[in-house]
Amino acid sequence: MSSASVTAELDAVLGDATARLAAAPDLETITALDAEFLGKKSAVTVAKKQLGQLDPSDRKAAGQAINAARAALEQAVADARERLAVGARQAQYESERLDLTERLGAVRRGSLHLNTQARDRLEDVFVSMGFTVAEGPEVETAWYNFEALNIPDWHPARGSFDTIFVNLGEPEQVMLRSHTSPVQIRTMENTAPPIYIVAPGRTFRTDTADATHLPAFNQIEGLVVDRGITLGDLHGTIEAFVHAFFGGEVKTRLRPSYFPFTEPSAEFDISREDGSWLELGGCGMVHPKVLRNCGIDPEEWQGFAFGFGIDRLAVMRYELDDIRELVNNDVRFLRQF
Ligand code: FA5
Repeated sequence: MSSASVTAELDAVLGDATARLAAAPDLETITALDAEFLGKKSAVTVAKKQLGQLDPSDRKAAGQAINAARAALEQAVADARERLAVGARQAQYESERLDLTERLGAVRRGSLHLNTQARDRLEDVFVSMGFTVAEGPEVETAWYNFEALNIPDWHPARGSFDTIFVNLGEPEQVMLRSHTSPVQIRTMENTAPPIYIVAPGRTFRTDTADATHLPAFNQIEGLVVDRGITLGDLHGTIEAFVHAFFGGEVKTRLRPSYFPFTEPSAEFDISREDGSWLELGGCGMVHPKVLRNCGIDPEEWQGFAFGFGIDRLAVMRYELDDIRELVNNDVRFLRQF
């Protein structure tokens, strides 16, 4: 025996081992091959034991060849194990993979909230009649919410708005707006007549929630200022809007009422299927004092204004029993629309 024959034999063993490890289908096979090529009876172990029988001059080369072969075999076993581990991981990923595209069909698309749908429709109807959409802040001063609208602080009508005040500045001077009418003032301050606007938005009162009231609700304000505007224009506009919004054979009527910022003032009602009337909101001819507060000459310009509750319109249009359904956020309910 010589170092050359040891090297040749171990090369052959290494070739055999590498091929069989590469083909090993599972961990058990690799463990068995590990024992066969590196165990007590393996060629490298046996060769090492027989080192002593070699010529001393040849021992070093043979020892190096044995160590190199052992290292190569150990690496081949480790590689084979890693190959199986990677495969196992991939198989696991594959089995746990969630095919999200498969679920697409079952995903329900959301829809716009009823209030948003009602508001969009209202805007469409008024824009098609030539109105533009205006906005104002939800936090207002007493001037815009009350005084400019001809409601001084001693005025009994001030109480009827059940105002939510904000703790800012002078007491009771800053508030969450109790109606959208302040947008009338802001518009008239900034725009020269003729004016044709609607202003939808959130409004707030200390009202307790019940079947027809919410503490935070939505109104839509309308304001027209032009020459020669009469109560007939107001009634005609409301009638056109109601027909466009509700369709069918709905009738409207104006009932005398009182608001400090309109004169004369009216409440407008629409007819229901059972023949009864339902109140939609308030309206009237813009009070001359309000026009003057905004620098508009009432001798030259006249106007009408209206304000109604969008939530109540939604309740009627979608035939809900209770206005609170709009804010309960029960998706089973909302999904129906
Ligand atoms: C007003 O707010 C006046 N600014 C309307 C107006 C505008 C009159 C322009 C004249 C000219 P009133 O307080 O009546 O008026 O409210 C108008 C509508 O808002 C009501 O008819 C109702 O539809 C709605 N509304 C009032 N309070 C609530 C509430 N708590 N929850 C839901 N809707 C409400």
